[in-house]
Amino acid sequence: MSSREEVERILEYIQECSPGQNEFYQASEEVLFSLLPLLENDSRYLNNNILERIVVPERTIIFRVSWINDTGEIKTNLGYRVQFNSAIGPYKGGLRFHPSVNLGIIKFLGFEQIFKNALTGLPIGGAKGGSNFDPKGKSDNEIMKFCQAFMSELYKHIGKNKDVPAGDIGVSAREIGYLFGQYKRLRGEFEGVLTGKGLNWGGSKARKEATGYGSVYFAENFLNANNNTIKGKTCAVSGSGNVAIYTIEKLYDMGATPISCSDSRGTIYHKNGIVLSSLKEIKEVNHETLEAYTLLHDDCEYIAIKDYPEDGHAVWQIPCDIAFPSATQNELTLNDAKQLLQNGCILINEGANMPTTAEALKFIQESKMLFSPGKAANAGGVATSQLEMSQNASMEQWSFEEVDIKLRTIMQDIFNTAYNTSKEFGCKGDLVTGANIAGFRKVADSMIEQGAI
Ligand code: NDP
Ligand code: 2IT
Repeated sequence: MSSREEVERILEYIQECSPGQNEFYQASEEVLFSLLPLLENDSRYLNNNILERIVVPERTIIFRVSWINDTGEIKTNLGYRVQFNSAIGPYKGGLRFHPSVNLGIIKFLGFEQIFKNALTGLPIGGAKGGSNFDPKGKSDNEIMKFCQAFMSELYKHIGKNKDVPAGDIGVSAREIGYLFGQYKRLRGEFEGVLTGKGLNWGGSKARKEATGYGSVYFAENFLNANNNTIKGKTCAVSGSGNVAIYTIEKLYDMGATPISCSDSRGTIYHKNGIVLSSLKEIKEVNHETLEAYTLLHDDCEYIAIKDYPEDGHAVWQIPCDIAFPSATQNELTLNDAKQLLQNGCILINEGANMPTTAEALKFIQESKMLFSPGKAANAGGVATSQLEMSQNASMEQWSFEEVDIKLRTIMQDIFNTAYNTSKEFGCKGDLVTGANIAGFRKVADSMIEQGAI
């Protein structure tokens, strides 16, 4: 059987075994086809049946989460933890609380996480979890009750050397705090079982900033390799959560101008540059929608979601040099990609996980735009999580500067690995292929060395 036939067989197998898991299928299709140059070069991967093994999680835990809301009603949500691959280290990956969460979403995120974590060069396996719980509109007490109920099952499956969850959409310092408190109560031990913890109780400095900062460091590396720089560039950013906010902060630091941000209700276009203090106040402190930004700045434009272009997003209509999709999956469509190219965009740098649709990705790869895949560009978050695990293990706390320097070095190394691998396989600068092959090779080689398990 040729490598291509084997990839097609595995994709059919995924469709049969995981019906309706569209995002998981999308992520698998992208990774598996990009591996063809490697598979054709080295028969060990097919001989050891690695593809069939790597697309199946080692363990999938699905559980009921029942909790009591403020009016005394019992509410029920679904909880998930997909422990995808532990070939190179304990399972590691975030938890997402969002009403759109289902098994297919968690599996796509967990699958991506395997290769992302391998690319960081650090010893961490791939996992993801979460719930279809919607934190919006819930009181602080309800969030706590939900987190405690969620951890009352999850604690049986995690541990500092086993599986170390962190945040993702809808899970930040507050939720990590409630989850950690419940874990400690149930286990009776203080251990670094979660990352993204508070700075007073085992958290790492710069973890909050790491994904956004890392994304900008990655973009700068890519631009430098193309004799260009981020300095002076106009940047469109989507999202207004953890990743977007610290992308915007680092863009200013590096002399660029971020001119947009967005949430699930609309987009802000602020030609003179997003005012970071207002954004932080609205999103991190008051948890408001971005419409509140227009009350503070009358020289900005607000485009509500109902006014978005058909099959597209307002944020990608804005003229920019660099696009930083940093909200959620499939938020940059083919029409958006065409518009970005037409507006002179030179680089799309994925801060979110799989924000680009399959059709848009194909178009971008055939265009002259540079493209940084999320599993490389947003790996600074999980890499800094591993630095948090290291600090916990040695009972230390490093300074902000120390962590930030390590983060910069890791992002440079990830870029070099993806870039050099793309050169090795004759597609210089195609970082989708470079990142997927480099991440896969490390995990697959480890699986082969560990035998048929
Ligand atoms: P947050 O919850 O902090 O922010 C998410 C942002 O995206 C919010 O502005 C939210 O808007 C918007 N958003 C979420 N879902 C949707 C949707 N379905 N439609 C439109 N807008 C949406 O999450 P993060 O910033 O942490 O995560 C953003 C992305 O980055 C995700 O893809 C995540 O997987 C990825 N990522 C995160 C890492 C981390 O360390 N946090 C690390 C690596 C990747 P609203 O507030 O209105 O819901
Ligand atoms: O997608 C991701 O890499 C994250 N949400 C961060 C995972 C982590 O363990 O820090």
